[in-house]
Amino acid sequence: MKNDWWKQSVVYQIYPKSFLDSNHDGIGDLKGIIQKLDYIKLLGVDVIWLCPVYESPQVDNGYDISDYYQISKLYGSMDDMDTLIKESKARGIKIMVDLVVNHTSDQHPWFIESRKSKDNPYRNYYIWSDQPNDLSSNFGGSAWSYDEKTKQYYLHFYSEQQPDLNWENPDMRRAIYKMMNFWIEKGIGGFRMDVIDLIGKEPDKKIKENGPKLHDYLKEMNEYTFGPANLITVGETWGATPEIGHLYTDAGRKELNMVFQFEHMNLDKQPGKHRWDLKKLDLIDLKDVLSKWQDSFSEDGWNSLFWNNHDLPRIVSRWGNDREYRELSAKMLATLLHGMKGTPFIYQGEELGMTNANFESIDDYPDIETQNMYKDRHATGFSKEEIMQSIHMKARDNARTPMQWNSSENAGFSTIQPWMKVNTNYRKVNVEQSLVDPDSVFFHYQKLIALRKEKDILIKGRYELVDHDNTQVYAYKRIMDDQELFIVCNFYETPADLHYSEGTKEEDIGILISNYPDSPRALDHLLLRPYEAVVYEFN
Ligand code: TEU
Ligand code: CA
Repeated sequence: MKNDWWKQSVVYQIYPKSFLDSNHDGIGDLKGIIQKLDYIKLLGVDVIWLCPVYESPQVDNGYDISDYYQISKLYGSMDDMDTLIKESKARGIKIMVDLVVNHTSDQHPWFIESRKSKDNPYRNYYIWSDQPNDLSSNFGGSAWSYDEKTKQYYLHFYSEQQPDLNWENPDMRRAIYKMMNFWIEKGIGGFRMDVIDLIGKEPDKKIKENGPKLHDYLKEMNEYTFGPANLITVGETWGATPEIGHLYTDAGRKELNMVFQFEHMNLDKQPGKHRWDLKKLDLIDLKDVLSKWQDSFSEDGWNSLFWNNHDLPRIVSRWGNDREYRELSAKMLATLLHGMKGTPFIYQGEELGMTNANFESIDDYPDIETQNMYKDRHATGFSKEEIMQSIHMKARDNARTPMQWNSSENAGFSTIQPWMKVNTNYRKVNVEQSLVDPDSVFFHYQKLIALRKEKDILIKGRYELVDHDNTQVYAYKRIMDDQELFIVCNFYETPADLHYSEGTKEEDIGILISNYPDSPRALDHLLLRPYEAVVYEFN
């Protein structure tokens, strides 16, 4: 297997709680995933990113881990995990696990010890202080909580039940590497690293992201764990710029393969404000940001490509059109992203064009971030309507409704009422329906994935933006030696009338993929219909 096999890969993300419930307790589980491996294989992906399935009180759906070495009973057993790894491998699919090491659960034995006394051997596994400063938690409120027992404050950048680990402590670091090696020996294929840009924190200096020792820690981690193992590694880095992205991903630095950067995901919020403060997306901004990342990684380093994950609203509701043009716009967005250079990530249900939830009651949005925000904003004078509008557009819950398998009750996810309400459109949008329709969003994704395996230019070709100032159409090229692909996407419902100066004759232009059966080839006078997206190839 080549050293950079992950450049050719496409990753499928699974949120276990919402994927498939095999034992009918309303919660998705590992056996459910195993049952659907053939479905995932049919899509054509090579890697599954599995969100946390470890022992956890589930305050933040498993991102609060109380035992890194155990599988939560909610999801099954270690035997199930071994079976999942084995059965995936048999289908040529690797399991990338979620590595949550910025914080643990407050129920982790390390923290239970740490809070007992100031001289406990585990005290310095976490961050304690006499005097809290004004650092805030990403889930609202202060990042410091007072602990009666020892009369000090502990740091938590997420909920109070997610105390931050102290990466300054070499014993703690060694314990984490040991745990990572346990999973590597089990045969996992890689790590997705939760909020990894926070581990270099220096709370005294109010440094949260990108602390001075962050990259030393990652180099050390690489050396002691996955470095020799040829795994896929992706860091979640909300605070990365392209310059910072290179520090993580340039091959010679021996840190990570790629990061998730979120600059494009911040384009529809008011500048300087929180993502709940909505703003319409400007297509030119999107071109600028994506092109900047594409151009910055044309030589060294590597990009990840994504529209969705378990923390983001559904892309078809966000920047597509989930009403009249759900399928066309979902395919357009997929084409736009998968034509770019980098490793694409698909979040469960994205391949069906699943949409945001639109539930009326706040009670149907269980996420801790949503619940906290609702309370905070309500207390500071926002109207219920305003808050619910933000939730409908941006809540993480939108991504977490149960996977829609068929049109039977509870969408075939479970025979009982699931832990979270099913999206009401499941009779129309579901796997069964998608697999009988050759024009479905699913088969469009399948084709995009297959194209990556066939066309080297999709992996290696240089990216070049075309027609920057066009406010309606996103067009770009991929170029490799004397080959060229031309990707043209009408981002909106209004038809577009374009004139490109390509000298090529119509009969020399091939169409690799399109979301209409009869896309035009006359590039000098190109009429694109609503959300039409085409990848042209020149012979
Ligand atoms: O997310 C990091 C993170 O900062 C997001 O929670 C972010 O605050 C929010 O989605 C958008 O503003 C990671 C995980 O992906 C997330 O599910 C966890 O809740 C979080 O870390 C804590 O582990
Ligand atoms: Ca279950």
